[in-house]
Amino acid sequence: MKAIVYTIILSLATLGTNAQNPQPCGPVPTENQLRWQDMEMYAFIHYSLNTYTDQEWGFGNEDPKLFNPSNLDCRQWVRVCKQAGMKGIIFTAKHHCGFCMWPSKYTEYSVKNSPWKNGQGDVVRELAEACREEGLEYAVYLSPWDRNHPEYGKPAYVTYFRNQLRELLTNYGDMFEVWFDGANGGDGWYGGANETRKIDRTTYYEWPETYRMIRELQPKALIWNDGSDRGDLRWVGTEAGNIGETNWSLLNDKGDVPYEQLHYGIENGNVWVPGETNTSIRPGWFYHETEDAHVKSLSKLMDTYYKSVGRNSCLLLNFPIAPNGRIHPTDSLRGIAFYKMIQEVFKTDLTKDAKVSSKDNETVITFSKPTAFNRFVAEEDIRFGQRVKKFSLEAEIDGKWQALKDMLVENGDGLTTIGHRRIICFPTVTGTRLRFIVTDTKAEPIIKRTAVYLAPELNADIPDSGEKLSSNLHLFMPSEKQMFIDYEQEQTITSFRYLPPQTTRNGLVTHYTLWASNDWQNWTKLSTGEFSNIVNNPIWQTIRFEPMKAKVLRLDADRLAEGDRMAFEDIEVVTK
Ligand code: FUL
Repeated sequence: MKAIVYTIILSLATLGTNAQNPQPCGPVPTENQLRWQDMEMYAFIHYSLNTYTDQEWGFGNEDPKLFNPSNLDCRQWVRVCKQAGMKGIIFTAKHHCGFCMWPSKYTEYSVKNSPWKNGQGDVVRELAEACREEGLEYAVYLSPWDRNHPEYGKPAYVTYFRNQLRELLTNYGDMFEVWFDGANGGDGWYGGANETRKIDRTTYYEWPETYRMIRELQPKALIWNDGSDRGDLRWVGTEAGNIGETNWSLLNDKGDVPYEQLHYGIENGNVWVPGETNTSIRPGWFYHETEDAHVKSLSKLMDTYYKSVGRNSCLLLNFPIAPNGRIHPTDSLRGIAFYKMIQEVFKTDLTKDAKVSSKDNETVITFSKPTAFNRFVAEEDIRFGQRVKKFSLEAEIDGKWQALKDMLVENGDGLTTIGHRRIICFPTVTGTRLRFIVTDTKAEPIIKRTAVYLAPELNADIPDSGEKLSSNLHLFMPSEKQMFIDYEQEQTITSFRYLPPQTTRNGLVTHYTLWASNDWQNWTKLSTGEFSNIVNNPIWQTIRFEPMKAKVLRLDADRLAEGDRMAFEDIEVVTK
C-alpha cells in the first residue's frame, strides 16, 4: 500500500514516493470551481410578485402594481446574510412569472411599472451595490421558463432571454454564479394565451451559445444548470437540503442525468461538476406568513450543514423577503444562530495538542490524555482530483479499538468518499487515540487536512410543523383519483391543506380541483389549480377560498406526478 500524502500538515520526509510531484487522477476542478468550493455557504434570496400574492409560482398575469414594498432594504439582507456566514447572494432577478426585478429594456413586466420608487427603482442594482459594500459575492437567478412572455416556446423568446441575461451580465459588476432553474410546469399566461407550452429542454434554450456569452462577459461566473446541459455545478436532485453521503464531484459529459447521478455523482465520470445543495430556511422559497412558525430549527440547519458542506458540497441557503421588503426577524435570528453554532462546533481542533502520524494509508492521532470528541473532518486536496472511495474511523477507548459510525449515514456501505471536506458525526466518545484508514481509493490519497472536534449537544429538534388532521372528519377514497371528506354537521370551511407523500412521487397530486357540497349532489367548485413546485419540494400545500358552508369536500386529483392512485401523507381542513 502507498502512504497517504498530506500536502500541508506533514513534512515531505514522511510522505510516499510520489508526494513531491503528485499527478492528477481523473478530471480536476477549474480555478472557478476551486474558488467556489471554498465559499462553502452562500444565500439565495427569493423575492418577486409571489411575495405579494402568497404563491410559490406566479402564473405570469399578476399585476406589477402589487410590487410596492414599504421598507425595502437590500443592505439589511446583506447584513443578515453576512452574519449568517454566507459568502455571497444569488438573487431571483426573474422567477417563473417573468416579472423582472430590474428595469429591463426588453419588457414592460418589471419594477419600472410598479409604484415602488415611482417605477424608478432597480432591486438588482441595490443588491449588487450592497453586496459590494459589505464584501459579499453577488449572483443572479434567471428563470428560463417565463409564464408571462407571449413568445415563450418559440425561438424569439430565446433571443429575449439572452438579451435579458446580457443586461444582467454587463450592467451590475462581477457575478460569481448564474443560476438557470430547470422547472417548466408548462401552463402559463403567455401574453394572454393562457395555455400549456412544452419545450424540449435539451435543445430549446440553445445553452452552448448562452454559455459562450457568459464565459465572455463574466469569465469568473460559475454556470448552474439542473443537469440537462453540463454547467460548472449540478443540482443535487432534491430541495430538502442534502446530498448523498457518497458524493463524487464527477458526471459524464453526455447523456441524461437521473436523480442518482445528481445526488451521488459518478465515480468514474469524465467531467468535474460538483453538487450545490440548495434549500430554504422555511418550507417554501417565497415568504408566506403562514410559515412564520415553521422556520427551520437550529438542529435541522446543522443537519443540513453536515449533509452538504460536510459531504463535499456547498450550501445555498434561501432567505425569503417578506412583503415589507426585508428578511423576517425569525429567519435572521435563526440564520445568525446557525453560523454561531458552526463556529462553536469547529472552534477547537483537538489534533492541535495531539501527535499525528501517517503511514500506509492510515493516520493515527494520539491525544496526550483521554479526550472527548464527536466530529471528524477529512479533506482531500481536490486539485489532484477526487480519489478516496472508502475509509474507516476507529477510536481507542479503554484500550480497545472501536469503529465509529456516521450518525447521518443512510447507506450500509460504511464511510464513503471525502472530496473537498467530509465531516463525520458520531456520538461523543472519550478516547486516547483515533485512527483514520483509507480502505479503498482510485489513486494514492492526497489528504490536505484531518481534524477532530467536540460539538456541544443540541437540544432536541423543534418540530417543523404542528399540523394535525382534524379529528371530527371522515375521509375516504372511492376511486383512484378522488377523495371525500365528510363532516357530521355543516362547517364553515376556509382552507384545505394537503401534505404530499414524503418519500415517493407515486400518487403525488400536482393539479387539483376542490369541490364542496351539502347534499352529495350539488357541488360548488371552490378552487382548481396546481401545487407549484410540489415535486421538488413536497411541503404542505394550502388551498384557500372564500369561507364556505359545507358538509362534504371532494378533492379531484387532476394530475399525478407518477402512478395512478392519489396518495397523501396528511390532510387538514381549516374550519371557522
Ligand atoms: C425550483 C423553482 O421552481 C422554485 O420556485 C425555486 O426557485 C427553486 C430554487 O427552484 O426549481
